[in-house]
Amino acid sequence: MTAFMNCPTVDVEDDRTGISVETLRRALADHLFYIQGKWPEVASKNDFYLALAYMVRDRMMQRWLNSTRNYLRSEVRLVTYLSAEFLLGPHLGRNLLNLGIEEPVRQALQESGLDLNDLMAQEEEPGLGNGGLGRLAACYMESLSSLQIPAIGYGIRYEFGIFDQEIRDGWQVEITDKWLQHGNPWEIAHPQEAVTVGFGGHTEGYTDSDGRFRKRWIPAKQVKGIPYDTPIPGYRVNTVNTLRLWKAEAVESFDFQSFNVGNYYGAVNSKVTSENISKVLYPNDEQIEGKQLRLEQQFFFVSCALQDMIRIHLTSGRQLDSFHEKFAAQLNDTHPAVGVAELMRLLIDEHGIEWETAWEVTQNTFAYTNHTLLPEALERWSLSLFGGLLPRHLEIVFEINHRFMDQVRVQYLNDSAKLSSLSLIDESGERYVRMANLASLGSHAINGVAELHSELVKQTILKNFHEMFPGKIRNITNGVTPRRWLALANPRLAALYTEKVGDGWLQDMEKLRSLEGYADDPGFRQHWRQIKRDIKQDLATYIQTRTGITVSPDSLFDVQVKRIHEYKRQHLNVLHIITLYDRLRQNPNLDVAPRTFIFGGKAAPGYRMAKLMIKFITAVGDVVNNDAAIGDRLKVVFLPDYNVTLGQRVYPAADLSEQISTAGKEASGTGNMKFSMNGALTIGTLDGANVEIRELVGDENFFLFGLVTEEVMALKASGYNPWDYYHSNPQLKGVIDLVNCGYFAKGDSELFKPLIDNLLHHDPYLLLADYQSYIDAQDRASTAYQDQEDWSRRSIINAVRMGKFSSDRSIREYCEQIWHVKPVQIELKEYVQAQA
Ligand code: GPK
Repeated sequence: MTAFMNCPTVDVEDDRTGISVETLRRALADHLFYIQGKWPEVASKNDFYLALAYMVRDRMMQRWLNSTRNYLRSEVRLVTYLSAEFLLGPHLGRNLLNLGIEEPVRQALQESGLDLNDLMAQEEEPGLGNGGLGRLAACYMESLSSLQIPAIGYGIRYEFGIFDQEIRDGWQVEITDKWLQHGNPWEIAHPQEAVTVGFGGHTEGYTDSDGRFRKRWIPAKQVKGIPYDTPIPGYRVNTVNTLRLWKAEAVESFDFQSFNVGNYYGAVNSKVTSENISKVLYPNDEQIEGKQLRLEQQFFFVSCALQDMIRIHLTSGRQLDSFHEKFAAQLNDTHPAVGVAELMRLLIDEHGIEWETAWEVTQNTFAYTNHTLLPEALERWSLSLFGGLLPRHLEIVFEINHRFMDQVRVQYLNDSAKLSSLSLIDESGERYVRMANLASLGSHAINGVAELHSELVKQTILKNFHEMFPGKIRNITNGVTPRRWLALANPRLAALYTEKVGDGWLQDMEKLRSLEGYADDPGFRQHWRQIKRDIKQDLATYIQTRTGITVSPDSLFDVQVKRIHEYKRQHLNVLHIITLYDRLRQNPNLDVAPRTFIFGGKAAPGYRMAKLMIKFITAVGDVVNNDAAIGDRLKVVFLPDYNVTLGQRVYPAADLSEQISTAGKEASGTGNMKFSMNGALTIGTLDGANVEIRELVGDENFFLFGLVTEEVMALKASGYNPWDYYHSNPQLKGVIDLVNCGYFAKGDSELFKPLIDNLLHHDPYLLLADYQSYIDAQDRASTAYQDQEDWSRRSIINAVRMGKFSSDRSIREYCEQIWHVKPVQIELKEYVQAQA
């Protein structure tokens, strides 16, 4: 390092920072030539995209390096967001928007005979997440940067992200997501900051040089974690935070010992097994798959992250007993919860800190966000699996638990029900480590993700924690970034907003409220409708190309896009479609608003019922779309491969947003917010954040239906019988019978039997109980849509009242209530400032 100190300060050349059209043109040509190694004549579209991406990346480097250098300053407190998933969506558009260079770049490309939108379409989105939880992490990273909060996101650099979905013969088929195959211009590897992670083996006691009895872990296997950094720039600020994703590699490319004894295959094989750890994202959403590899993934990235954090802390010149003053580490669900035990091990075993101090540091470092109450999603690991892979961590978990149980005994006088429910170990049968309990105890704060959900967390899964530590569980309602979900997804609407209120609304979405008065302005409403119509036309064109189905932009676009799940009740939506179809067949002159039903979403590959639900949607679509008697009045579209990119097309085009989960089951939902801020009205239950959306837009602008949580619980407790609903409702019976006789399966009465039988005999998500109420709400929506003026009025009110659901508001709440961090302005050198 010192040997280079006499070098002149790096004066970054203008070609790497300049944003004039001429400079950008030159920079693009330069990257094409020197990085891609291509003449323009032979460059592929992807070559141009990569050259463009590198050119944009250059323009972030000053800000990025200044932001990361800032992490090392001893007085700076850092947020680290630990998440097994980051569902980022394309980088290029966000980077151009946030850096404020879209226009000169567009022009530079145009003058070079290239089209920005065309090149943007080249980007393969990093699908490193399943659904809401992963997408929330991405919105939060973007808001952290936009609010100038020093932050690092830590996760896994999966070689294969969420699978691509194809629909063949109406069924989902999974295709490997090779997102890295054409190169990833946004990441920079830092092999010099690699760390080593152990697995398996055993522990042993020893006496250290001070005569203290200590424990140490002798792992059986070691794996190297290589960090890959991606910049996340904030909107029009100098902060560019880092998303640091870890790739697993063998400690040595070859196991030399095996190699020397002639076991070439064995040597290479150990390399292969090490790399397996970051190979593929588990495609299950809210469903645990208790596989060892999954626990290996969790421990791998958390250990890498904590070691990295310790390095940063020590570099910033401080002692480990103040680690919690340097870092606020957020656990995104329980996937990184093993970090509680790992931080304890690092502090105690590796750095010689006493248990009590280590525990205080640990609790003060972590906070835990719960994202679901569904029992099948609550993580637990059998002691044999956990202890086999992490023997030292199991000892630590036992010790934490031992001390905690003593505390419980003191407080509750040996109340055995309390002890068994609070214990970190589930002892009801085979013994398991309960990750939600470990996360809850190892954190200083716990939060749910919407008001209703947080209350339910207190009343159900963490009831006893809530009683023992009142005030520890709080609510922070989710939010989504208006940069991606309005400015990028809906440039027409964004332009209208900017024309009316200036561009400050992108930093303060509450500013849109001042537009409320326009809801009563017929001229504005006309303009509003025109924008929606144009966007719907675009989506109609896309639907035509992707599926061959012709839909009318004048029909009501009724949209449900999200992971396919029984609790989300896409099949309830289908029961309504069949109801309408049946009514139209009976009465061809029925006066209802023509509708296009649009679905999108992936099913976990091993979730048979969810896959059958996709087939159910497409099969009903096949019949309805091809029935001449129905014509254009009903269309059903299943859009294949729903992802962030497709979401950006879909949300702005929706008239009606389907948020129809069984009350109490959807923790928050975030799609509900994206729809509403783009002017869709919601048909929904009182679940998750729907409750808060409805409070803001008013009952008259929300199509509410269904049982409320207490009614759901009471009905289940009293012995719910779906048959009663089937027999007492002729319309419902007609619909079910139509499916049962094979009408939508070319006469095959077996195909949907599992689905229908489940509804008639179990119906765990109460579709039949909510059916009539849903149909009634749909009828109200239909009638309402026929009054276009009034619909526009309601649409405007929905959109402009959604300020609360900006992820900036959520992040501010985390900063104030949980992390205790403040914005830090990043200083730049003069020549960069001059251009900004
Ligand atoms: C919750 F527990 C989980 C999970 O494994 N995956 C996932 O996407 C979702 N979630 C909830 O289902 C949504 O209601 C919520 O809005 C989202 O997490 C973000 O909090």
